[in-house]
Amino acid sequence: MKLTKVSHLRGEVTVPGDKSISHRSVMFGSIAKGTTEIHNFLEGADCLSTISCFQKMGVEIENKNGIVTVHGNGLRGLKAPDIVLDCGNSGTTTRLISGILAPQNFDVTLTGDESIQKRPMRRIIEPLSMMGADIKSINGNDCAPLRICGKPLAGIHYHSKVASAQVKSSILLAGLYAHGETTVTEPKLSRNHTELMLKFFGADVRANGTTVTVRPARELFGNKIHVPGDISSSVYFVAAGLIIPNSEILIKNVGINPTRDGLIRVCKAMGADLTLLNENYDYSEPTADLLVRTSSLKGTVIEGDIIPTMIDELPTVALMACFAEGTTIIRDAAELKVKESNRIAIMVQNLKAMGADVEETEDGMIIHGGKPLHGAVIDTKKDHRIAMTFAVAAMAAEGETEILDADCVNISYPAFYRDLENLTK
Ligand code: SPQ
Repeated sequence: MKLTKVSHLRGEVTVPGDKSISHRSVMFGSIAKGTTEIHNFLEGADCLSTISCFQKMGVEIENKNGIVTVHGNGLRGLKAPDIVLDCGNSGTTTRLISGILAPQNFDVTLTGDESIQKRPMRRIIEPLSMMGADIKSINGNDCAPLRICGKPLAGIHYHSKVASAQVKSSILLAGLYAHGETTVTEPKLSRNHTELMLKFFGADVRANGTTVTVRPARELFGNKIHVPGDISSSVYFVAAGLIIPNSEILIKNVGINPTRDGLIRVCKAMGADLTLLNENYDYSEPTADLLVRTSSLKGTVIEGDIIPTMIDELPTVALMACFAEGTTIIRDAAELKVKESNRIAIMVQNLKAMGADVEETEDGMIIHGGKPLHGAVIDTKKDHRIAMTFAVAAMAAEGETEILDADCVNISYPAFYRDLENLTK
């Protein structure tokens, strides 16, 4: 895909449903009793992988008129799949489903694409094994494919080394089936969608700071879910609205859960003209419309507890920092190295190709803002967030930018280029 500079971006955009919440609504609906009706479900490739895995385990899932209906099989009702479960490109599917599969009374093999087969699974293999699970990396490299032989589990108190919602969720889901209580303590609080939704489905889940405990469940009960727009998909329009001259964009119905809202706090610290409108706290997952206008940004330091609350937005914030006055430092973000790509290395490589003054560090980046960007060929490593970030960069840079494997946006935002293009009119 080839893109060039635009003079402005103006208008409204409604970003698709939150990926994390969409995955969870299908997973929890599948192991609940009764029907789960999901509105604004994200029909990206990752969430479709989750649907397909549960369909292979005998769960009836329909998708009609934009509403996904899951006819749950109950906590003990999944069936042994007769083929390997393919998690595609999705870390969330692979790690969360492992927690559900470890305590079943059948055996299963999980795999995924080239990227998934490189992502670290030790982080779930270790705690699930401590609970009594029989889970092995088939190639012995702590990555997928994984072979999981169902076993009875016992609750543990696990102190996670990483702030990861996927690790926390995998353990909590296994804990629903375990004998005794299961507790996870994280070094920093990661997104809490699992805790909120499990409670909504009737589980006994108690959170206290960075510690969360689940009691074994007899059943979960299906429910109606309204998935808010994904703040991680809104970041491309936030960044575009701030760095492209003469822009004003209204991004409708964005999830602003406090465990995901680091982007908003960092934008404010950078001096962004960003306003929250129509804030709605009626549901456990609050939402707002985000209004952004072209701004003079200034550099900032992003570190510590805020990192897990904006981990997927950090690559795009690094782009924003190139347009800010002064230096931006991102640290404590080593987790970026084990996403769909090494997002520190690939951001630095591509930003440098566009003329930015940026350095890679062990756990982040240092960006000296103010150097104008020019077009380049962007190696996305088929990482959806890198492709979308550089589509925005291309619209703010002189000359032409070519984005390789641009269709990888289908993972989380199939209509991304159309929505971006609509704002140029
Ligand atoms: O699902 P996947 O591939 O891991 O997707 C990513 C993304 O950028 O879309 C990460 F690469 O999001 C993760 C996120 O980084 C989704 C997620 C979740 O739904 O629980 C949690 C975060 O990962 P982690 O490891 O910090 O829990």
